[in-house]
Amino acid sequence: MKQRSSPVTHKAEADFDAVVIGAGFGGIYALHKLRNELGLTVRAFEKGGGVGGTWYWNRYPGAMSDVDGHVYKYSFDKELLQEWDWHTRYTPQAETLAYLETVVERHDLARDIQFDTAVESAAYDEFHDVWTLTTDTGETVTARYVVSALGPLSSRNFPDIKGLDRFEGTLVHTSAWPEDLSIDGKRVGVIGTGSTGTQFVCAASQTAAHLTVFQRTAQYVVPSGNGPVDEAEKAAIRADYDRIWEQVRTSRVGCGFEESDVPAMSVSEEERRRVFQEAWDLGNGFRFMFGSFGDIAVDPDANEAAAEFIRSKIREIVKDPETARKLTPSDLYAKRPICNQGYYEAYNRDNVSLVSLRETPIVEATAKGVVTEDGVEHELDVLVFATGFDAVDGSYKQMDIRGRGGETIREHWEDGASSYLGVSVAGFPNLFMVLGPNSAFSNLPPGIETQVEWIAELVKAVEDGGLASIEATREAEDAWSVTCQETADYTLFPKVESWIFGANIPGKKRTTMFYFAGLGSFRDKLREVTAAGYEGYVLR
Ligand code: N01
Repeated sequence: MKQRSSPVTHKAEADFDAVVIGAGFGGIYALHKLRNELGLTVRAFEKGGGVGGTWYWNRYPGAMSDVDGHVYKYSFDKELLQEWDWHTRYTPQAETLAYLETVVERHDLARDIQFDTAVESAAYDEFHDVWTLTTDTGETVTARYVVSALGPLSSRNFPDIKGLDRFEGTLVHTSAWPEDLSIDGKRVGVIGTGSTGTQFVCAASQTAAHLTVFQRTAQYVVPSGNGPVDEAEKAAIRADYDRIWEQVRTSRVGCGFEESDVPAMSVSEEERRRVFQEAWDLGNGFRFMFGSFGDIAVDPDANEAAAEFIRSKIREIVKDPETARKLTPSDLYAKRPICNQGYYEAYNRDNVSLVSLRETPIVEATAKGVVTEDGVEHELDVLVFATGFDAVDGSYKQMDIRGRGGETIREHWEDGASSYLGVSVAGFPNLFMVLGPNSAFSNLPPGIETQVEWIAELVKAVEDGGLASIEATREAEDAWSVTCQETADYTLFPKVESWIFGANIPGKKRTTMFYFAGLGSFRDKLREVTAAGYEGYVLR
């Protein structure tokens, strides 16, 4: 750690000590940490009309967290964990939103959040160590620190479909679902079968007059095991929260179940099938992938065994063999795991049909719907894009962020998004990202807490030292990129096309965007960096 010897005082030179961008899980906690715990003056800007981030925008039918609800929360507010009541294993969108609103109220945060305001630019003045930010409401503010909690899955991806402007029905992206849009009794089409699309299919199949699913790549989907939680289970969870969070923080994916270390091929075929069946019955995608055996995401044979088990379930569940064939994936089981209730079963309903876009791509939209290559016109009242996001760096590239020497973040990331520890970028002092590129691949709330606490620690180091700035070195950032690449290459994840590596966006450079060695290992790394005097950072 390098330090400038003469302390400087910057408080008077900026409107706020810190600006937080976004009021989702990350921004809310950052505001709480910096204002309520470090005593800084903070202004948060939120483009939405309320708090919640992902849980504010994603109101599509079926939207819910697919990680067990009791660990899809903050761990810091222990009292609220004791008071909070819930009814089902997974938390529906409206309940997570209500939870976040409650956190904001309990910690008196709303008075420092400016809603309906998007930050458009942020530029660093390296002579005065101050960031200047402009908003779409025409305001300009200055701050010594910027915490950007933009959300890794917030920049929407829309497929380019010829003639879409001709469509006379309703077009909607799942993450911009209007509160008053009902699909009940309507002819609905959905493009995309990721975590979002499959959740939507389960819900929409129950209420739409007809649902046409446009699938590009078949997915491995396991049951979520959702259902009611009784009072005894809730009491047991509440009494055990300290141990639960400790387990989450030291685990790989942070989802609250015991992860397996047993190699899949070390047991007999019969035992393997028994374990997969048990995981299938218990439900949860992360649990199926990381809790059944320890090497499904890394060993090709183990992966194929898990994949084949799921394929056998598709054959068993889906009655029409042609639909089952289209739904059966042939690639590796190495995307962010998906689970929900009744996905494959939905295709047995008379009101659901499946179109394989690999076999019959959409050629154009018409006034009435979309036409596929086989000449069929699919008539629709509502066309839903469950087509995902320009993930991780996409939301940053929409903003004009300039660091030292006027370098833009787009220029800095020309060869692929990078950071030091998912938080800091060389040449962008005092800018801290929550879930920036190369953050831990895990359940997001504990990942977010880890990073926000780290950011607060870094800010405190600057404040306590009477210093002006903290900045990652280029060497540290490059070394972290190599580490993340190595952790990814150890797994099978880079071998399939998914948003995790930017493969879903045409023209986007394929880069590793996560640290794959787990949340526990990521937290160890942060402790090592602290113990080594903030190694990889320059404090001035
Ligand atoms: O997005 P996705 P998502 N033409 O990118 C298809 C989190 N999440 O919103 O596979 C046709 O995964 C695309 O097809 P293909 C979670 O981390 C969490 O579903 O690229 N199709 C795919 O089927 C998740 O991983 C929860 O061939 C096109 C789909 O659209 C992440 O968000 C709930 C297309 C996009 O899938 C993203 O999930 C929901 C095109 N041009 C989401 N472009 C929780 O429960 C894309 N597709 C917490």
